[in-house]
Amino acid sequence: MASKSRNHASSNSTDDAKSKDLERSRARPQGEALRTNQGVKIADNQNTLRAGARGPSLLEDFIMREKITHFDHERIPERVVHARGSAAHGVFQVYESMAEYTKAAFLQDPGVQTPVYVRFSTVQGPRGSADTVRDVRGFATKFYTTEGIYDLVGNNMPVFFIQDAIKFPDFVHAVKPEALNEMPTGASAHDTFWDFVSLVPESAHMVLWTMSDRAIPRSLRTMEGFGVHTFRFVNAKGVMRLVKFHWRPVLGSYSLLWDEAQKLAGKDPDFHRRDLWEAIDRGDFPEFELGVQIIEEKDQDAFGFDLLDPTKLVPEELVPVKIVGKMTLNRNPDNFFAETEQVAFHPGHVVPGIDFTNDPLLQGRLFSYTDTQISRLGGPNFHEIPINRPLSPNVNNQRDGMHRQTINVGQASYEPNSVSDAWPRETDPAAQDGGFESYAEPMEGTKIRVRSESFADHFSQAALFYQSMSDVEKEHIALAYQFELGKVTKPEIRARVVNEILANFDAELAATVAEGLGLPKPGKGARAAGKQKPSPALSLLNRAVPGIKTRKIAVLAAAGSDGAAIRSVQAALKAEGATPLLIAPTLAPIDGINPDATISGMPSIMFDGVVIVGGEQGAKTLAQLGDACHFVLEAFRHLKAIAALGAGKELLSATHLPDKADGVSMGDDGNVDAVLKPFIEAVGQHRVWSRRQLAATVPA
Ligand code: HDD
Repeated sequence: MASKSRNHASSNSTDDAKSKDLERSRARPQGEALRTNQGVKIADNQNTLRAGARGPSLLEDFIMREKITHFDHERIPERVVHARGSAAHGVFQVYESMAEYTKAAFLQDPGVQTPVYVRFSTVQGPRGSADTVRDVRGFATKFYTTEGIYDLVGNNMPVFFIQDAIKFPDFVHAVKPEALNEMPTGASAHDTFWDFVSLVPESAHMVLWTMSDRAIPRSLRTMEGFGVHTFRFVNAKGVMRLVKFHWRPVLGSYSLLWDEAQKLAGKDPDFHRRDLWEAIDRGDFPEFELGVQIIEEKDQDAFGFDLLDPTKLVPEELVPVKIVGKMTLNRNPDNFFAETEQVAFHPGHVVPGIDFTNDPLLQGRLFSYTDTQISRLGGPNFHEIPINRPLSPNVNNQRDGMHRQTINVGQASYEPNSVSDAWPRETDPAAQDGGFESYAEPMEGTKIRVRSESFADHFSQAALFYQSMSDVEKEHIALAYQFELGKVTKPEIRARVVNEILANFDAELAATVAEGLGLPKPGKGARAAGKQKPSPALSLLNRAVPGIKTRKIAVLAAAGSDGAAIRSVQAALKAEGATPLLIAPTLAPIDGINPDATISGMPSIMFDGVVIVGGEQGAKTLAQLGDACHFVLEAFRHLKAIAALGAGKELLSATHLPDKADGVSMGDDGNVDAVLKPFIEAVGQHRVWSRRQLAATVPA
């Protein structure tokens, strides 16, 4: 669908302070003459200066030289990880004051909107890689608070692969395309990844998450987000509590099927980016609620695992997630490079009231992010780039460096000084005037390189996650391990994953994966985890929210289809908040209605459901068209709801699908509502899971 006009609703409807701040840096060329970087007007942008019409180009041509030189330096290094990303502006608001738990200013007043910039990303692939690969998704939020920048740099999974940052380069080298040949792009299905994780059992839990449906989200708008580490909340009285952060999409959480994800990677590598952009563009603003799990200091050892261990989650059934506010993404960026590429997140960007714990993964991250920006953004002044500028002033005695923008006025660039009456000065802790003070954690210890014994159990939570899955999700997990390990060339790596990782958290899964790989049935793992108390909140099937808001529905028609039916189907779906698109063999108008896309241009994998409209002639054309049959068969196989009105059922007959199947509704042209009612209910369930055995027999 063509992108409509840009939506700047937020700047009109809210006091979007960051948008106003960015306005200072926006360049708008309307009505302007073309000029050089030195401001000289350009009379000819087509021809190099030459000695004669067919003669050599002249070095003197400063206009050409400047243009080519700048072009030659347009690229900056992509992010070491999370290179592929898409972002949006928005606002965050608390529902009620969090003063009891934290003094962070942006969490105090429900009347205050804090501007945010959120970047979603994949981890493994380069900047131009496909969106729908099996991978962890980054979920990084920059809050432009009145007290400075707060970054919540999380993922769409609540745990991580390793427990100590010193292993991060090893892990990333293993998962990235292999050093010999830069393959595979955007995939963990290769030897070095599985070699590493088979030798590092602490990765078992997170690898299981990445083999689950969480790693192939339906959209960025419907992913959960997690801060992963345990952080601290500190209130104005200095009382500290431990906190885990969650983002909950208001529309619920859903995933793609693996076959869809793979096909989408080819047919629309920008599938997630496009979905986010279009949703914001048409005013369907993505909303995420912020949730916190708050743990009293005295309870921190009560869980049987260590809260400092980032391979562990705190089950919601043990500590409920308290929903404290909402973030609304309401404006697309103006410029991808200036904003999304240059935005610099850092888990160390905190504000008073939020503090770190000793999680050794988090501690290493506190070093890494500034360091990486220095090489990626070309020096220490990246905080001056418009998207990174805090709304509060960054006044200090730091000076100079590459690309410095600020003109610091005055004699003093040191402290203490008398030449400028000692300004800028520290805050006075006694006066509580907003200076950051680290939480005074009592500390004593021996300088030593060890992993705490309390980090040693690597399998219980993997077992907990697996045992909390529905049957459908368990099937998907087994298929994912089989697929990935099937791509591993070294048999000893495949066997190690099955016998030394899977067998330690689920015998049945280990046996299924072994069977798929032609390996002998594994014995009981040496460190086998037992039965766990399931956490239903971990199953995505329990994360669906009723309704079909923002769902994309294909309304399939051809010349001769019933225009009145098209109109009433579209109206009925729009009334439910869905986005119906008219899909036809060509873009020629049907009864005066312009199709939005062709069948080959927007295949069924891009939709959540299909409605075939009636009209004898149109239905006949569709039924004789292989592409239309494939469209419906594929939707059927991908467990999507299908509705056929009147003669539209001819297309279903042409595909030889069974007469009756779950999630397929048919009926009279004249009774659109009756046919759409079960259809809408089925789309609201996301997939017709009960159809999966039948669907597996359908070729598509
Ligand atoms: Fe990281 C980027 C999330 C561990 C080092 N990380 C990056 C981004 C996200 C995360 C979302 C992209 C931010 C953006 O959109 O620009 N990283 C995580 C999470 C982790 C984690 C949730 C574990 C809980 N990361 C981690 C470790 C290290 C890093 C242990 C290093 C010791 N991460 C980086 C980095 C990146 C990065 C190399 C690459 C680009 C950037 O920082 O700005 O510094």
